[in-house]
Amino acid sequence: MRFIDEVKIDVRAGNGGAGSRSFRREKYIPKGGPDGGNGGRGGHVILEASRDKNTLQELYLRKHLFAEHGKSGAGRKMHGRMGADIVVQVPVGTVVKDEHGAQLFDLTEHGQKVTLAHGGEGGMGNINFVSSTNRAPKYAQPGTEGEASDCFLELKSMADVGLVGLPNAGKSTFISRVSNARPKIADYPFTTLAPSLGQVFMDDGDGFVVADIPGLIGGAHEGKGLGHRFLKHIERTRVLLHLVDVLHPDGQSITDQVHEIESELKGYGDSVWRKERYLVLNKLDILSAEDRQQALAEARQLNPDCYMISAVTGEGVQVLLYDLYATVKKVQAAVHAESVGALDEVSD
Ligand SMILES: Nc1nc2c(ncn2[C@@H]2O[C@H](COP(=O)(O)OP(=O)(O)OP(=O)(O)O)[C@@H](O)[C@H]2O)c(=O)[nH]1
Ligand SMILES: [Mg+2]
Repeated sequence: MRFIDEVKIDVRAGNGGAGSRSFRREKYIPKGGPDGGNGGRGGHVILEASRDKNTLQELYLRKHLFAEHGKSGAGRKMHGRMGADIVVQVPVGTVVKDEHGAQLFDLTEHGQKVTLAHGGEGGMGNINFVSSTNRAPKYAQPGTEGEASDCFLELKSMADVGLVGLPNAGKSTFISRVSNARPKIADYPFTTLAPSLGQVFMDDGDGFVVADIPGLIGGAHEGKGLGHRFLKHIERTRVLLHLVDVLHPDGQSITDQVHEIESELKGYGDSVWRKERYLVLNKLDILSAEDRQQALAEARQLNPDCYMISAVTGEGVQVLLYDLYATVKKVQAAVHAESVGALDEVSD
């Protein structure tokens, strides 16, 4: 099944029902007054963010979201029924854009709801237009039309830490070890075909979310391998964790592997390239003590703070998690301070 993270949808809210133009007609009451009720409001089209969803697959299959029209009012002051709203669940991290590409909404929290198209108002029945000069109005309002538009939905996953690396580096093994995510793991490249998110639970009862994305290769930004389109799922992360195989099967050196990924991150743009990055050597269990020292020395040339772990045995993983968690919190606090500062400026 293809992973769907972009869809165009046709959204139409329901029209409002017409107000009724009606007069009371009963035996023995020759001249009954106006009694036309109001039309009902048309249904809205609403999106709701849910952490239980992780793709836009459902909307890809559905494409048209048409809400019900409101019913017309009727005699005896009867109001028309409201058209039913359509509420569609989408993954947290879904961004809504209009047909020109301008952002309308960003659904970042579980349970957050936004109305894409408002239902038309029901028209007023003639009962509303009675006045001292007109005791029997023959006029009733029509309902208004529901809003309609084309919208583009794009999923940009919400995670704190994004895993990047060449295929087979052990990204999925790592996320399975540290979080509740269970992506497929295998000893061939491009095992992971779609991003997945995992929650890491720390001792303080809190934790952070990690995103596993498909492996990148040189030329990904030109469409090689699975391309770089999945990098948008780590655009919103606070930190990147770059995982490197200490013993690449093709004999590629650590330095070359790191450069290959770095040039792809750079090629994608600043939204990814400017992020704080952890360099982590993986699969240390397959190296002798001497080779470990050598690998570490090579990696330190690239980043003096690099880590060395085994996603399989768990060696070195706890220390890495504590440090990552501290960085996530630090960046979170900085972003918070920045947004509070911006708010202060607005209120000044
Ligand atoms: N010895 C050893 N093998 C590992 C370690 N981590 C991962 N592997 C193996 O490396 C292979 C690839 O692991 P994955 O976790 O699927 O790698 P990936 O980076 O998610 O790969 P793609 O999804 O293809 O990009 C599997 O055979 C894993 O068992 C490790 O720490 N030590
Ligand atoms: Mg994988």
